[in-house]
Parts: sequence; C-alpha cells; structure tokens
Amino acid sequence: MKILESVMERVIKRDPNEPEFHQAVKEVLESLEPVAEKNPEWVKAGIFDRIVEPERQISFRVSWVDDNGNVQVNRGYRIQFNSAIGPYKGGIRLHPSVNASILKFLGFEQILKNSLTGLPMGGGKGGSDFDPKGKSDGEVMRFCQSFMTELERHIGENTDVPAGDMGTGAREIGYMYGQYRRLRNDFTGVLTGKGLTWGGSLARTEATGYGLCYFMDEALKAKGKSFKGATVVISGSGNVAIYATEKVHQLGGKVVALSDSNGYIYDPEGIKLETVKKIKEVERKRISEYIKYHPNAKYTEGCSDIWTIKCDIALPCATQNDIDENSANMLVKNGCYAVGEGANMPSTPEAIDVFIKNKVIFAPSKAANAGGVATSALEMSQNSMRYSWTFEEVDAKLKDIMVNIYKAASTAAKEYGYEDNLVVGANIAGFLKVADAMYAQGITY
Ligand code: NDP
Ligand code: 2IT
Repeated sequence: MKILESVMERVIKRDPNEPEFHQAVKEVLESLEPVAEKNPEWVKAGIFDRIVEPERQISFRVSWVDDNGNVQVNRGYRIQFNSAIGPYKGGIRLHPSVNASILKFLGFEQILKNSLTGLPMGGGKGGSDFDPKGKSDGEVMRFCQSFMTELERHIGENTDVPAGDMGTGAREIGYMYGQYRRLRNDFTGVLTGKGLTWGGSLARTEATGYGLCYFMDEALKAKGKSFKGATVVISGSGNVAIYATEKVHQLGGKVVALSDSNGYIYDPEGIKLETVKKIKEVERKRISEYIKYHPNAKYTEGCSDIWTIKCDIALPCATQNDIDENSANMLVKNGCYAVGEGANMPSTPEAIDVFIKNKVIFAPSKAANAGGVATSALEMSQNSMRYSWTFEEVDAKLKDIMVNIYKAASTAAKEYGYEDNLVVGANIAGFLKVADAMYAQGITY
C-alpha cells in the first residue's frame, strides 16, 4: 500500500462532506508519494498528517443591517492552516458558495503556493457566504465592518495577513482596513491590496494576471513557443482575468473571449480591454454589456461552452472546477497546446489527466497564480520599511519570482522522475521547504 493513502483516508473520515478539500489534498498527496519514500523521518514525525489539518479554524457570525433596515446574518471564516515558514497569508473570498470545504481547499493550496514564492509566508484563507453582487456601497461597508470587528482579534502583521480574492477587491479591503485601524488604533500592514495612498503596493492590482503570463511565457519558451500571435481564451472577467488579458496583449497574443457567471463574450477581433474595465471595474455590470459597445462581438448565455472556442492557449481565471474532462477534450481537439491556471483549481482532476496525457503545457494554479500573493509579500516588505518601490521595481521583482517558480517546479519534476509534469513539480517544490521547517521545529501544532 502506498504510504500516503492512509493519510487521505483519515482526511475523508474526519470531514466526509468536504469534496473540494479532498480534491486538493488528494492531488498533493499523490505527488508527494516519492517524497515520503525518500524521507521516512518525515512520515514518523507525522508531517503528512499534520500538514492536512489546519492549525486553527475560526468561524463566526457576521450580522449587519441592509438598506431596508432588515438584519442580515452571514457566516465568516478564517482558516489558519500553516505558519511553519511565516505568518498566515491568504485572501478573503466573499461569495455565496463559500463554506468550510472551499476555504480549506484554498488555505491548503496557499501553504504550498506561498512556499513556492520563496518569501516567508504561511498559508491561510478566509471569507464569508456574503454576496457583494447587487449590494449598495453602504451595505458592503456595514458587512465589512462587522466582519472585521470579529476578525481583528485573530490577525496581525506578524500573525495573519489577509488580502483580496473573489468578491474582495479594493473597495472591500478599504472598508476592512478602516475598521481594523479604528479598532486597534494602529497603522500597520495587516491587509494587502491596500490603496496606494495608504500603504498599498504599485502593481499589486495587476500582479496575479501579469504573474500568470510571466509564468506561461517561461513555460512556453521552454517548448519553443510564445504568446506572440497566439489566440487566447480566458474565463472570468474579474481582477485576474482583466490583468491577464492586458499582459497577453502586451506580449503579442490576442484574447478573444472572457466570461462571468452568466455567460461569455467572443470577439474574434480581440477583446477591447478598456470596455471591459469600464463595465467591470467602474460600473460593476455584467459582461453581456460588452456587445452594446462592440456589436461584432457575440454574447452566449451560460459559461462552460467558452472552452469550445478554438484557441492556442487557455487561461481559466474564474473559479474552481471550471474545466471538466469534456471541456479539456474539446480544447485539445481544437489544438490548444497550453493551459495556465489563473484561478485556484479551475481544472478537475480528470481534465488535468487529459492535458498531461496529451502533452499540453499545463501550469497548475499554485505555481502559475502565485504572483498575487508574492506581490502581497512585497507590499508587506514595503510597509515594514515604510517605503515604496516604483511600479517598474515591483514588476521586475514579480517577473523574477515567477521565473524562479517555473524553474523550481520544472527542476523538482525532473529530479523526481516526472519531467514536464509541473503539477508534481510544484507540489514537491512547495512542500519540501514547509516540511523541512515543520520537522526542525518539532511536534508543536
Ligand atoms: P473576482 O471576484 O474579481 O472575479 C471573479 C470572476 O469569475 C468574475 O468575473 C466572476 O463572475 C467569475 N465567476 C465566478 N464564478 C463563476 C462561475 N461559476 N462560472 C464562471 N465565472 C465565474 O475574483 P478574482 O479575479 O480575484 O479571482 C478569480 C480566481 O483567481 C479565483 O479562483 C481566485 O481564488 C483566484 N486568485 C485570485 C488572486 C487575486 O489576487 N485576486 C490571486 C490568486 C488567485 P461574476 O461576476 O458573475 O461572479
Ligand atoms: O489565492 C490567492 O493567492 C489570493 N487570493 C491572493 C492572496 C494574497 O494574500 O495576496
């Protein structure tokens, strides 16, 4: 029997109703089998059993009053997963689908992702089932203030540093930071993704999408390909999708499709990003509005068919399990030769198998989208120094980090006999550093 199968069995037995968490853990444990064989002392020290159990998991009531004077109740969470190599670090997701399983999968992934950046951050994630869509600014503010009133006691610049994720952008970070500062009477970098006039870093807004493209650029280069002249399909039209589109265009590719949870737009002449920014960042409207400005583009209701559009490179930047086996087969059939995950876990395990079997260049999320959290770490450094770097300085560091992550993942894959398999490579490279730190620090958590 494989060494780590029993670890997986215990995870399922302990929390049988957490499918997303099981999915993330299973992939990692399968990759780590050769590491367990090579390091029996880690098995003996319970490293594998310990890393799949959060150090701390907080859930709390968030009450707030809506514009009609009605009391609303949501549930807030913070999963403090692993702090062996630094303070817990990870975003806050505000989406009606949020539950313990989704936040545990995200928190678990974040441990290895943060390790891959080479910067000193542990893994965590938080959020709430609050849906910011359709809420007024006042409602969002009252929710964020109530959420932070409880979260405040659990976080700190050296303890746990939250940031944005789905549904949490500059507006939400602002309201949360304001409440934190008021409660603590303390101006510290306790959240990242802050505004530029109050401690934010240049290039953090762009970082995840840009970083994804820097990573893909490196992976493509290794196979004699590039974005130049490539047709690209991107799902989502939020923070990650918008700045991935911007960078693809700068690198000479053409993005022809974007989506939201209602449907997708196809513009064969290339997406006009200024229109998307206006619709999404300024007006907070639906992607379907795009065709009012560009009547040659086409809008289709429903999202999954976006993967039937013929493309060279696919960048899923919306949400988890966005590409299933059928969509993966369709992409391959249409000649897609590279997939880069901007979202967290957007490909199902079956879809990943299709990509690997067909030798598609496949960049897994924990490596490919690490540019966001890496730049959050750069924001933390600038806050500690009470200093700020220029856009060009931050962007150059981001690029360096993404190239290094690609090298670390591809080298680990080769070393362990899985050449070109960046899934295995990223899991191993991210894990080794955390395991070493946990082992050295003894059996604590
Ligand atoms: P946003 O909230 O800015 O955007 C999310 C986008 O995905 C929206 O366009 C949303 O559409 C769309 N979407 C959500 N659910 C679905 C669905 N079921 N089908 C199709 N589209 C959907 O979030 P981000 O761009 O920040 O995050 C996107 C992904 O990237 C997430 O997986 C996140 O965890 C990950 N990520 C984000 C980082 C960051 O720095 N922001 C860093 C690393 C990863 P709608 O408006 O209709 O909901
Ligand atoms: O999934 C992620 O890496 C993020 N949402 C970014 C986290 C961060 O702390 O910047």
